[in-house]
Amino acid sequence: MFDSLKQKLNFFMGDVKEKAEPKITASTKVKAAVTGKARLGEADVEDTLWQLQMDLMQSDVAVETAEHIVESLKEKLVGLEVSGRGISDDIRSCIRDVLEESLTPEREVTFLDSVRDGPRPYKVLFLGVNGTGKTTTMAKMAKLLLDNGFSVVFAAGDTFRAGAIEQLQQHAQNIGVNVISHQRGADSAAVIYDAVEHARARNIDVVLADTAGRMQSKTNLMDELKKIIRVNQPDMKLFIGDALAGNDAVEQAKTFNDEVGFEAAVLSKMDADVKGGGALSIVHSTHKPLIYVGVGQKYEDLREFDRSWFIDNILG
Ligand SMILES: Nc1nc2c(ncn2[C@@H]2O[C@H](COP(=O)(O)OP(=O)(O)OP(=O)(O)O)[C@@H](O)[C@H]2O)c(=O)[nH]1
Ligand SMILES: [Mg+2]
Repeated sequence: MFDSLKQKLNFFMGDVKEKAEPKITASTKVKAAVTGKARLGEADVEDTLWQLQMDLMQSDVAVETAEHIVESLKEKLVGLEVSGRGISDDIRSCIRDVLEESLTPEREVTFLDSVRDGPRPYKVLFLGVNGTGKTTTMAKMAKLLLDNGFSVVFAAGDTFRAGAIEQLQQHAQNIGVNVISHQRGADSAAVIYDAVEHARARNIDVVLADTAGRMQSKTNLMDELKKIIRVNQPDMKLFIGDALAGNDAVEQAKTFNDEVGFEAAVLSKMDADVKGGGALSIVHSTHKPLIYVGVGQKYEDLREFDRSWFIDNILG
């Protein structure tokens, strides 16, 4: 999968690489030729910046993020002294800096370290709109935790959708963890509370709590989520975004971040036909770290998000 993602990313990176060479104005060119160096002016970088903005947007980077990247790049490029020969290297290094900045969250999170160093039981709450991959990601993370020596219990906090409890029970059975559940329609906050009590009584390291998918625009559902958080005080709220949702995933992330806040994000379905720009936009617009990406439907299809790898691929 990474090969195909790489190819997709290289599309945007490749374009950047080819088109990043500025169409230097004649006066700048002459000056560079005569004196060996020149400063880039606005006219020298206009075409490059415009093309980059188009490339970013075609790669599913949100308009706001693409504009920010282009503006920051413009600030770095205009007035930059170039030698006439190393122009494209200078520009590529500026693009790397700007992408690095855009992908740097306000606080780094390493999931397994947070669990290792955190309180017991460590409580993780999965948030997001319907069908983004919350339950699947939760099962993948349970597997990851078990593989790393932690004990886990599930809280069947989606008491709303038909079949949600059974779906979680199936995952639990496959992976080998217990599920604490009530009936459908029960109070989600109470189910999660019971799971925490269960973990406490049995010295279980981690509670992974599912929640019902909710549209970010539904105030009553957001209020329910706030109640779940108030009652259970999760140590980590994880926003699960769907890479296929494009700019919508960014809007969802922003609203969940404003309404209830979250510590980190996971972007699922990166194996599908996506161009990867959503990753950039979510981190840039929420300032929260993207810690994992989902790359398939199997339990092991979860990869740590590697910022340097991502940028290297962007730059080709
Ligand atoms: N290809 C692919 N499919 C995924 C990935 N993550 C989840 N899915 C699929 O997406 C669908 C929805 O996943 P769920 O985990 O049920 O999503 P959810 O957010 O819990 O959905 P609701 O409970 O209905 O809100 C399922 O068919 C999953 O197998 C991924 O990384 N890649
Ligand atoms: Mg679910």
